Amino acid sequence: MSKLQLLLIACSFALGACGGGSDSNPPPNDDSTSMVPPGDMGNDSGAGNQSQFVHAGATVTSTCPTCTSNTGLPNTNDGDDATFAEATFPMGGQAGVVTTRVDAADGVSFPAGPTVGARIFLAGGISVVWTVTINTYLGDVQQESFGPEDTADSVAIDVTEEFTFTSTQPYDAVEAVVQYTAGSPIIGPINTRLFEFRG
Ligand SMILES: [Ca+2]
Repeated sequence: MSKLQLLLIACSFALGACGGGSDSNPPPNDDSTSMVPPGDMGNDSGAGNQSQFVHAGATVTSTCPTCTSNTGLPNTNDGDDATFAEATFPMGGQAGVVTTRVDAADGVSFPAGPTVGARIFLAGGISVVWTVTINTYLGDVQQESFGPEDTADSVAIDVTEEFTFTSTQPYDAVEAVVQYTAGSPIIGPINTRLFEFRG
């Protein structure tokens, strides 16, 4: 009996020890595996949704002083539009802001030309207005700014949009500033998701 046959028999008696079943799909990305290591420059041409940052050993940082949670940051730079970071604002608030930024590795910058920004989800809410501003930086000096771009004053309409512009200055970082205001305290938590940086 071969080792493979022994393994298959062992698996049949202990589902879970060998993956647990017939699902051969890879597990979804999680924070521990979704970052591309530095030095993997790859071939950016025709790379679909992968920004240059994915191949540049980039890091993602975010601040959200009033969020109840702000998770999944590496998902904003994994080349996958299905994965995201999510910031949640608490019930009862009337304003909040989450700022998320991707920085290329030290010494790495990109020439002007690419479309920069991010793909972002904004939860609908009565009297809630979201605004998104995209900034670029080079050596921590702001280069360009797009927005703030308002979403329509919506009633419970979720939106997912590309908030982007064509860069005309070189850059080594892209920042998305997402904020909401509400005419009255929101009646439940609301969230925003940043799926993927562009650039
Ligand atoms: Ca993603």
